[in-house]
Amino acid sequence: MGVIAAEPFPFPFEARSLALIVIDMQRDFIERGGFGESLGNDVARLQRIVPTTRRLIEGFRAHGLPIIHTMECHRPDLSDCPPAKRDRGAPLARIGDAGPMGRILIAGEPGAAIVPELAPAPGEIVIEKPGKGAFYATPLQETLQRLGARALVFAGVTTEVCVQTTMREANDRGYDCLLAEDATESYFAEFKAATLAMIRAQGAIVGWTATTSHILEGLLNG
Ligand code: C5J
Repeated sequence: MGVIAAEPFPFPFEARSLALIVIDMQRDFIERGGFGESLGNDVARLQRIVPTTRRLIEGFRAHGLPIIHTMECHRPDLSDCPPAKRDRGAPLARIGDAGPMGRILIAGEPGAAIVPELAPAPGEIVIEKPGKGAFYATPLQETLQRLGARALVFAGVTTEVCVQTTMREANDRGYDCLLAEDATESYFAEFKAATLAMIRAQGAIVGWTATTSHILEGLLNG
């Protein structure tokens, strides 16, 4: 049994049941000209976590632990994109519209790809998801059961949207969830801070948080 120094208390795990889930580190959220910027956000904030996320991924690779990458994207005909998701608000461009990185948030377009620094290695699992939560309308639950995963480390963007939604879905399904504080980011500093606080409040009501360094140290001793 291993343990990771975490908040609000140490995170226990069995190495053979640990997996990393990297949420939506896609060009559309992280680079200029994509979905994130079309909503009026400063994407530079998200770019800053790419090196830390890479360190975390490499640590899991070095230990031979499973890594799952998710991608928020839709079919070209938008049949999996509810109008409420596409039509709400007044973005500069909507899901499916043409942009500098191809059609926004559409599977197979350049913008929907994971940033090159974090590209999945051969054999790593990639899950395309139409929603904010990675369990909705995807094979994630079956995949985790097949891997024998019980404890999940999370990284990715954005902290309070797809990362938090997926952590809550996972928590409700009985997984122990740990968020890497410095390998997740939001377009809004205050939303990230609030999400970290609410996840670990009330005795880890949704899960734990820890730094990437502490997670990697824990893996060494697990
Ligand atoms: C958003 C995500 N923020 N991956 N998606 O719309 O968090």
